[in-house]
Amino acid sequence: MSQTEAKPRAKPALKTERPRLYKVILLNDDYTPREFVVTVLMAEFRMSETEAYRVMLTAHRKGVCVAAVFARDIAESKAARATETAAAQGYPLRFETEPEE
Ligand code: TYC
Repeated sequence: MSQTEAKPRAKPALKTERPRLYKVILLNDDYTPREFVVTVLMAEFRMSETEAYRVMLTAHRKGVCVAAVFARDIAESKAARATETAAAQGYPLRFETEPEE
């Protein structure tokens, strides 16, 4: 076989897929003050006050609201940090993560 002859190319076995994204979900509760929820959203998720208020109010009315979407490790560490910040002040506020469909 000559050096220049084209070899049949095999198809790549796997397509490169984007890593899955994870939602950070804010859960409503009956005890955490609205203002505190807004403060946590602004601090941990870099939201404006207007945006944080809207997200807080959606969770308050509907029970949950997607606060942000990140790669898995970032979503998990932000959710944990925000939940710990609230717990440190004695509030039951919780953030959970869930993969996007
Ligand atoms: N429901 C709370 C109250 O009435 C406020 C609140 C809103 C708490 C959103 C959590 O994710 C939440 N004080």
